[in-house]
Amino acid sequence: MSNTKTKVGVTRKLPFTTLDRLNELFNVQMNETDRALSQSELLQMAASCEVLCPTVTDKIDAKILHAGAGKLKLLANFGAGTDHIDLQIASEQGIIVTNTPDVLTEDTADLTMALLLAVPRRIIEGVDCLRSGGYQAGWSPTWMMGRSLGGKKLGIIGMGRIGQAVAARARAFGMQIHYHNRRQVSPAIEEALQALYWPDLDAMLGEMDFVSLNCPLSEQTKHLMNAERLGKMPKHAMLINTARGPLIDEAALIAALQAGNLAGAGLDVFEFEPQISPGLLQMSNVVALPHMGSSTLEARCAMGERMIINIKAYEDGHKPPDRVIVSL
Ligand code: 8YV
Repeated sequence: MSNTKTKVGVTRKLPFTTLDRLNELFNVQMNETDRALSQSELLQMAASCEVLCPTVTDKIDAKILHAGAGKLKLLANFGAGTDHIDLQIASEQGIIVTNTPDVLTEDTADLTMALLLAVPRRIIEGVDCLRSGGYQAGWSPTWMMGRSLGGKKLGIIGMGRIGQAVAARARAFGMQIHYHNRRQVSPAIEEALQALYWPDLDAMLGEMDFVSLNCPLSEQTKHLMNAERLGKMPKHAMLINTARGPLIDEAALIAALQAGNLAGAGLDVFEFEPQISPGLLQMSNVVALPHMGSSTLEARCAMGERMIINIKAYEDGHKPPDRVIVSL
């Protein structure tokens, strides 16, 4: 008997609840391993499925999209960012692209806040010190002094959903919110967050104690934080990135930190992920995490649910709610 269910390619191991539901609803082709597919494996999957569910670790380039030409109709991304997908070619080929916004906003903002605390309060240094027996001499008034958040200026680059959720948290810690964004947000949001808009990013950077990157990666934002921009930040300032690695010129960041031109960095993403420039792991004022922003059971299951809703809407002949290319 032929299988009339929609063929859905799933590139990575997803939460059980997501996989179970996908299997109930669709004819699922799975990557049975827990590693990223090679480009040729990805190409085979794209060529044989009507729907492909990629993640941030899958580079959906022209070759993959051309392999799917005619058959591949929907890229239901498991994740919010779509910088790993060639949206231009997908659009030309009439392939719908959806993502999973909203459901990972709060958890990603929590992790941003965790880094915003961990770097100035030297939390990892403290843990390392205890683990290596360095607390033998006991407490001292001048030991492990960090920097406080209260009253400090936080400059948020990218005031979308996640940027706003970071701002709300930082307000509760007594920080002053400043932001740079392509567009100024509504007066109601500015008022609620007590946020000050800076149309000129360079001018904002020079005044901030902390900077958090919360914008998408695109041609325009690649190396947004280059040597010149990093050089505009005050020496005592700290930089947090939970968005995308290539927003920062990593070599320039290392140089700035090593020269003492920047006081610290909290990074959940890296320019050449999963490779991390060794220099970053050697500095005690850098807290580095392996892209954990939305990695909670709750967010991952909700991302799966949102992805399934998009596939189901497409299958039923409706416009999937989270279309990235809205014209399709
Ligand atoms: C996800 C993310 O883990 O959603 C995003 O854009 O960066 C991450 O939090 C990842 O994208 C899953 O594909």
